Amino acid sequence: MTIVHSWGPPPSGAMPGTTLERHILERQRQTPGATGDFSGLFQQISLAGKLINARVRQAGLAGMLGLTGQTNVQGEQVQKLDEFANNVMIRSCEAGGHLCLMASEEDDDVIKIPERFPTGKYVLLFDPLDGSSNIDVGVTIGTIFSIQRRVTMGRSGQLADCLQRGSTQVAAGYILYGSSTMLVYTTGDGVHGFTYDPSAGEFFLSHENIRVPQKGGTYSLNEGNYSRWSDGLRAWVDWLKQDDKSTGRPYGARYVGSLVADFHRTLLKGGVFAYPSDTKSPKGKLRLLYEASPLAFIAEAAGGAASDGDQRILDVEPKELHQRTPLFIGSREDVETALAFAHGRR
Ligand code: P6P
Repeated sequence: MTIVHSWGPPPSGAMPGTTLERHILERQRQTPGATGDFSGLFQQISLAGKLINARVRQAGLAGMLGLTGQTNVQGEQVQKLDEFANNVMIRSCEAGGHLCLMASEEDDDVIKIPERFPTGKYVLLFDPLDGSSNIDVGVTIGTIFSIQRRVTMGRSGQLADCLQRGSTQVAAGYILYGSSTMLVYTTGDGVHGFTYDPSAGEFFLSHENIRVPQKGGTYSLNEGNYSRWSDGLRAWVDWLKQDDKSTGRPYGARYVGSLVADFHRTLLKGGVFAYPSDTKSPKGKLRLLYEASPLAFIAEAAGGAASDGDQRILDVEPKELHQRTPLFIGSREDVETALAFAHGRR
C-alpha cells in the first residue's frame, strides 16, 4: 500500500492531491465502454457521505442523538442518525438515473425509484449507518455500500436484482466516521482509501492500493459470546491466546463493536475479524447483502479472505434481502486458521 499524503494545509499554489472525483473519472477513461453512469452514482454516494459526516460530527449539538422510538426490520431500535443517514442515501442517489432499485438495512422492502425519475442499470444496497448502538457514545460508525448491475428488464428493478452473489458486485465500499472520515472502495481491481478534508469539502486519495497483510497479530470478535460458541471456535480463540513467539502468539484482542471500525483496522493492519454463528444467532448476526458481501469484496481485492465458515462469502447464493451470515474476514492465513479450528482440523 502506498500512503499518498493528501493535500495538507497547502502553501499558496501547492497542487492539490487526487480527489475521489478525479480518481473515478481517470478510471472511467481507462474503462472501455464506460458511460459515466458509475462515476455519476459514485459522486452521489460521496455527497451522501459528506452530508452524513457533517451531521455525525454535530449529532450531540443538532439534537440527533438518541432513539426515534421505532424499530427497524432487524428489530433494532432506530437511532435518529440512522434515519437521517438512510434518508440522505436515498435522496442523494434516487434522482440521478443510474439506479433501478435500492435496498437498505433500515427498510423492510426494496426501495423503488420514484416514477418522476429515470432509472438505470445499477442497484445500490447499503447499511446507512452501521454500529448505531455506538452513536451515543462517540465510537466510530460507518456507511457500507454495495453496487450490483441489474439482471432484470423493465423500468423498475426487482428483488432478484438485489439477490445476487457477492462475486458479481460492480463495486463495494464504506465510509468510516472515525478519528478522520475515510471512504474506502474497490471495483475489484485494487482497494483505495480517501480521507476527507473538511476545509476543502473533498475526499483526497490517502491510501492507494491497500493490501491486507497475509498474516496479522490481532483477533477481533465478541468474547462475551464464548459460552455460545462451538467447541472448535473456543479452541481457536484459546489457541490464539497461548504464548508461542514462533507463531506470533498471543494475538492482541481488539474489538470496537462497530463492524466498519473493526474491519478497517483489520484491512490495514491484518489479523482476523469474526462474527460466527452461535446458539443465540445460529445464522450469525451480520447481514449478507449490505455488510458481509461488500466487505468481503474489499477484503479479497486487497489479498485477504472472507468466509461464512463453510464457503467464500462471495459465493453465497442470497435467498432473502436481510439474510444474516456468519463472518470470518481478514488476513488469508488467519481466516484459514480459524476455519481449520472451526471444522475440527486443528
Ligand atoms: P455485538 C453493530 O450493532 C453491529 O451490527 C456491527 O457493527 C458490529 O460488528 C456488531 O453489531 C457488534 O455486535 O453483538 O458484538 O454487540
